[in-house]
Amino acid sequence: MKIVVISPTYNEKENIQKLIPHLENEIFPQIKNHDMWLLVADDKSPDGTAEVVRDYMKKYKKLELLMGNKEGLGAAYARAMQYAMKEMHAGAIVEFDADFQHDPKGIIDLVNAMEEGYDYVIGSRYIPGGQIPKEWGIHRKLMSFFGSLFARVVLLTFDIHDMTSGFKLTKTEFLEKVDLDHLLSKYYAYKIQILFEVVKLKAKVKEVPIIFYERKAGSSKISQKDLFDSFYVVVMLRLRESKNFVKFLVVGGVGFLINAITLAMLVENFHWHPAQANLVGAALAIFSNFNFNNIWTFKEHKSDSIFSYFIKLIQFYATSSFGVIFIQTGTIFLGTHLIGKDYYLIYFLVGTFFLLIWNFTIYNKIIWRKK
Ligand SMILES: Nc1nc2c(ncn2[C@@H]2O[C@H](COP(=O)(O)OP(=O)(O)OP(=O)(O)O)[C@@H](O)[C@H]2O)c(=O)[nH]1
Ligand SMILES: [Mg+2]
Repeated sequence: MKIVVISPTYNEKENIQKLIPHLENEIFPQIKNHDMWLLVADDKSPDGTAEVVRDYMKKYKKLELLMGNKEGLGAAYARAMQYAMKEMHAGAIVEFDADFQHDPKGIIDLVNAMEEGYDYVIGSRYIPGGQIPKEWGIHRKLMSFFGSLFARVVLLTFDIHDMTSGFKLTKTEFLEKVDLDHLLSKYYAYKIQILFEVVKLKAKVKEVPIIFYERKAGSSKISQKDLFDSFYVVVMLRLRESKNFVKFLVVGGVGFLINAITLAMLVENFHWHPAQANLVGAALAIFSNFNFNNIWTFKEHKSDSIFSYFIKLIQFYATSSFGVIFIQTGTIFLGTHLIGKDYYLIYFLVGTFFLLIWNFTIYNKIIWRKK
């Protein structure tokens, strides 16, 4: 596989001078099964970082340089990731700081974990064997730890211990599905968003311990505003998730009423069997749900042509029918047979609850999934 290690730089001349030959001569040759490339993403550093890279490019063939304007770390990474995927056809991308705070040997650990079958490998400072710089003041230590904890709690990603690590490997089949043009942050917090989205895409995640060393040369670019920016990103990600869920519930509520009224009417007035009546109610509810979800809940991913409208509608009926027949009506059927017809509305409620979980999953994963 072609693996592109991306190193963003801003005034890292001194570091990059040592880093490039170290990676090319010492680290990459140890990774035998993969085609290892280094992409330096420099934002026109005034100290001449790019000139150093250009010089090395004459010597090392698997080294590229991508220049951009200084907009922030997230913007530099978004640009470099797109370049690595579209122009370099990378199968996996490694995010790697240029200032030797990440041990270059760690790249080998990340690649090994990928070979074990993982899609997203995080170099973690907060699992046994991992470490943050001893030299850090208590203030920065607490900020890093509680920042990560806050993100874990709000985003419900308890399985992940290090939410803000800058050292990781991502298979591009997942990264391709992240909308890199519209990240919430152009700064450090882009990391939290990509992590959250990749986890949502059900990537197989592994954390491997890393020691995060203290910077020895050059200067730090992280600042106080990154704390607020990270807070903003975490809260926005949560709200965005919940907003869709709230809309989904409102739309489902309307569908539920249509379903329930039809069901009760056919049973009480026309003496249909509850299971049969539910099928008709559900068919009407599905049509209502589809249209409201398409134009409202999932409007960012809505069908943009009449053709895709019908494709989505058919998919929607197919998956919803499965849910209605096997999950919702199945619950009613079992209830009426095992307990008795009197409580049919209770079975309807229980069945609908299971149906809800099924539907929300399918809508997000299949019908209105991100392109
Ligand atoms: N291209 C580009 N690179 C950046 C930018 N900001 C930071 N970097 C690089 O990203 C890497 C990480 O930035 P650092 O400032 O070291 O951040 P940090 O490691 O969290 O903080 P320290 O521990 O203080 O070094 C370094 O290689 C930086 O040169 C940016 O705006 N553009
Ligand atoms: Mg650093």
